[in-house]
Amino acid sequence: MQSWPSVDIPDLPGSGSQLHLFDTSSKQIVPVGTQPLAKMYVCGITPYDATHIGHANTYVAFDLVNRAWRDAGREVDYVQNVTDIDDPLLERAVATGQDWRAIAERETALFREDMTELRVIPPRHYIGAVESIPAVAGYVMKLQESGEVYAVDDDLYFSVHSDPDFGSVANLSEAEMLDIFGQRGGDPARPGKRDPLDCLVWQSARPDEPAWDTPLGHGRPGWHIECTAIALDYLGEQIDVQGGGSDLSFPHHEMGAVEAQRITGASPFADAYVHSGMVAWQGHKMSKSRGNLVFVSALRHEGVEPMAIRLALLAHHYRSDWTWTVQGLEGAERRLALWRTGTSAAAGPDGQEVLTRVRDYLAQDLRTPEILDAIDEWARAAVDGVGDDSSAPQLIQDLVDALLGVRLEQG
Ligand code: 5CA
Ligand code: ZN
Repeated sequence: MQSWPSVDIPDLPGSGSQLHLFDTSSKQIVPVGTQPLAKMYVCGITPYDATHIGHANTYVAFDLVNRAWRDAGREVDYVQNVTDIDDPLLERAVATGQDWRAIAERETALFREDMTELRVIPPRHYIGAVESIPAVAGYVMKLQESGEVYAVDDDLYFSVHSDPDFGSVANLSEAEMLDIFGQRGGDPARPGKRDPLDCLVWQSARPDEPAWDTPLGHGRPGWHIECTAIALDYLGEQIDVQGGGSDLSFPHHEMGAVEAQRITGASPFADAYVHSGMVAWQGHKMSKSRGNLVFVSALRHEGVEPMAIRLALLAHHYRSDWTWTVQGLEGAERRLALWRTGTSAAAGPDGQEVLTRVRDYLAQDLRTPEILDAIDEWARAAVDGVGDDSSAPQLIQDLVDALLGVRLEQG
């Protein structure tokens, strides 16, 4: 599937330090991407509605990971999927009388546009679920060979406990897993399952639903195995970061990890499982199913600058849960104006010192609120005529562009 256009990244003097991120699995801040090639898989959208601020928050968070790695001299191999066939898409198609493919194509195109405007560096491989069906079938057959797949009616399930490490991504009790599994697309109560937590890897064709012919029969993939197959195909057996919003830690990343580990025999599938917080609006997590959404494209069409949206997101640490507000956006617009005025000054306080501080904050679990404060402080001083570093305005402009993805030049 087509990705979106690449983003210019200015060169900065020197290089950043080793990135550390909070790993959900070990519950610690750990070094990530320690080798010259850093591999990251971030779960993509299910394209049945437009990109909302919650999505944008997640992709901007992982864009900072990408930028911090590049600044530290890593080559980054970044893969993202599009869940372009799944129940919500088919439900939306029935509810609106549209073709599910047309919905997926339209919303994926809008997502690409939103990501481009937000200056998110595109993944090297942007891969759809539909185009991955042959790969999924191959991996399910591998699991079948080792006896870890069984049928319920004509559907296929993976025995999650076949991997002794099952449960080590999200660290939940069996009771919590059962509860959340039911809420997030799982089917713990289905008769015939050997274990209520076993996950669907292949769903046989249902009347009036799309299905594909594979050696497994006529049907379509289960959700988790889609990401497992894409990650294994494009990144290999082990990766540095498996990323997504915190609502994906269980069941999605838990199931994906054990599937991958049983397919390849290599453990752990990801060195770190990294999760961004949930953005709320009108008292609840923004979600397509609830409909309490603020769309990136709607804000853009109202004339809100994408860079202000980006700054409104970066004002919150990526792991915190927070609520989108108009005041937050207005604060971001004022900040953008302050930064523009500051970097238009002839000189300001020592720019190199700010660069060092920003790199340190970034490397320590992406501490963006502190970074924004540091730039504010510099910009206020520059506006007040404090400091005589004449190279600082350009350096600050370049560093907020390269490290935060905030471009201050207009037009
Ligand atoms: N296609 C699957 C992943 S394979 C999926 O979860 N799609 S999604 O469209 O529902 O979500 C896309 C990404 O946005 C996921 O990483 C999800 O965790 C994140 N996300 C969804 N809602 C929010 C929210 N309210 N706040 C922050 N992130 C969110
Ligand atoms: Zn996924």
